[in-house]
Amino acid sequence: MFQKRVGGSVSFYETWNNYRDGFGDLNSSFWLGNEKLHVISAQRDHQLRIDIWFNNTNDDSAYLHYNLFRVSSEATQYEITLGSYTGSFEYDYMDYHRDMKFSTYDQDNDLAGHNCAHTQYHPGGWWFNGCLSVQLNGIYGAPWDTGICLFQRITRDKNCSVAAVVMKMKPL
Ligand SMILES: [Ca+2]
Repeated sequence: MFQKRVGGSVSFYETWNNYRDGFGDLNSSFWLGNEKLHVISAQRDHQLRIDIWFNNTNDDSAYLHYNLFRVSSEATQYEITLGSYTGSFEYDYMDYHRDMKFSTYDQDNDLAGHNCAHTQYHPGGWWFNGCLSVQLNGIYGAPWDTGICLFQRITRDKNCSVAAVVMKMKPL
């Protein structure tokens, strides 16, 4: 497990260096650290699973799975590589984030004219494009567009009713 959100006690509006090195509390919410994601995923191939629990929908949990997950080095801004998608959503929410570099409020590597990770947009470090289809490091419990949100880019449906998130990688 390299990411967990189970409440709002840990801030995810953190610096590049904190996302690189990791922060939070393993017993509550945390981000393991991009450097560790890079080192671990460079050693051998890993898969990615994201579990999401919702607090006000009939489907109270859902998942996304990718048969490859790789994070590049800091020199290339921790760019994400994802394999093919399976999961309980019909829509591949990470598709828009494929091959994107990581951005934080103090390091803008996204494709938008502004900085997506800035407090006035979608605060929290993420592999932003221009800006998002999903942001799992947003502000816990907040509505669109600062919260932990899923955005279906075709139907334009937004869902920020996330109660908990877990992201984990496993060797293939
Ligand atoms: Ca930008």
